[in-house]
Amino acid sequence: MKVKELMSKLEFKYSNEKEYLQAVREVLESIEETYNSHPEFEKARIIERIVEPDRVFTFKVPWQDDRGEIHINTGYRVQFNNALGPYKGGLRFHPSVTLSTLKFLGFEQTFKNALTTLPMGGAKGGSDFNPKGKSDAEVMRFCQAFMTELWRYIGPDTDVPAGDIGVGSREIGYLYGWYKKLARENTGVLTGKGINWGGSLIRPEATGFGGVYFVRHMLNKINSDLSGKTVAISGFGNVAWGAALKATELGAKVIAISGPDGYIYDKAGLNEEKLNFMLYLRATCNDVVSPYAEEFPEAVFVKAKKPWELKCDIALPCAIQNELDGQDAKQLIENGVTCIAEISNMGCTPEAVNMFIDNKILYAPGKAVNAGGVSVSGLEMTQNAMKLNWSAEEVDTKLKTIMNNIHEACVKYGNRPDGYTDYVKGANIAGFMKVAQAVLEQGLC
Ligand code: 2IT
Repeated sequence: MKVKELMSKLEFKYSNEKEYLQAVREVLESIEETYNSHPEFEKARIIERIVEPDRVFTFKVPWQDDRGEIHINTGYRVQFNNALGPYKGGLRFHPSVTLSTLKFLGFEQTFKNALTTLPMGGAKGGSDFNPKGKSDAEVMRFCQAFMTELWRYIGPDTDVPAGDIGVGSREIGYLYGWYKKLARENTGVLTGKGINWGGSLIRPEATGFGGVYFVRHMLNKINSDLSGKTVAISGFGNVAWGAALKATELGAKVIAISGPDGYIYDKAGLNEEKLNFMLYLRATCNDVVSPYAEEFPEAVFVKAKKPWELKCDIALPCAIQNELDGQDAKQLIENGVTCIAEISNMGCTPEAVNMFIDNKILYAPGKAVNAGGVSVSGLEMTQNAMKLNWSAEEVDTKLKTIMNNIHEACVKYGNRPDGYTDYVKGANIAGFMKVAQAVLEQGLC
């Protein structure tokens, strides 16, 4: 395999799919050497088979708002790869969603799910629907219209969607209710369900908790820990909340969270009351973080800026792809940052990632750091299949073990002779090898 040749073919074919091409390039560059030491992969065209999704569904989603006006959105499901298990991955409802976004996310999901060691393939789906400012009734009508199309492609052993940006417990509820009605079965076909109807304890917290467990391993490896460290977080949704909660519990001081409107600098650090306020902010669905500074006057709201300009020990991007660029990386490095861990998918641009690695700063990519979310989804599937529920402690213990294993796999494949761990290389090779081996062993299908 020659990265240059393969990339130019993909660039020609998918010239407008910027995010997809970015994600593929990153993986190809880190696995090239390992891949080329396996002639059996090349012979079976494994890489060409892995970079293309198995199939993509696109459908029209017509729905009516509370005033009776009609809206048309586009819905997607990208079934990327099922070599390791049923297709698995979230649904994103956000105006920025395009096929490129969902192909990049499905591609990343395939390797992320491989890293979890649970039997899950990779998929992603969603819509350009914007839930911001919509009433519950509008969201319900949209979810029902979306599921009316999606339901025929999914199933508990075929493809199991979950939440992502814009799809939380409310949306999962409406989607699940409608799936059940159409399919006439109660099989846990979505994860992230309510606790009384098949959901798993710890699922809402899992992405953030898992991310912070991963950071703890990164710090331990350089003989450090979280206690007393300052942490800047982007976002204020479910993932940011889980990360802030666990980081605070483990003795770190979370000094920033952010929204599309700007960021909050809270020198005193978040506490229980402020963490709960994050949940309240999210529930209002207005997608702004500024009310935090009205509620807690000691905090400052900085309009239209990102929190990466703050001096902090640890930076945790928890919002959206490419939210931390080269300029931000430069600022963080100048301010003496120790560790950057992506809890969002592909949160850093390639330029930012290269700057961290060149400066030997601890940096780990989303597919390793944020795998806790889909891991607990996998555990939810297990509980549904067994028709019983585990306690929060049981789930949390399993999550900790999984994050530890992912960290070890990254170190195994990413450790350099100078002692620095290249987590990008580590995560990509570890994830890729599992998928590639499975694709090879299952023959041409
Ligand atoms: O990016 C992700 O891993 C998710 N949005 C969670 C996917 C899942 O199936 O729980």
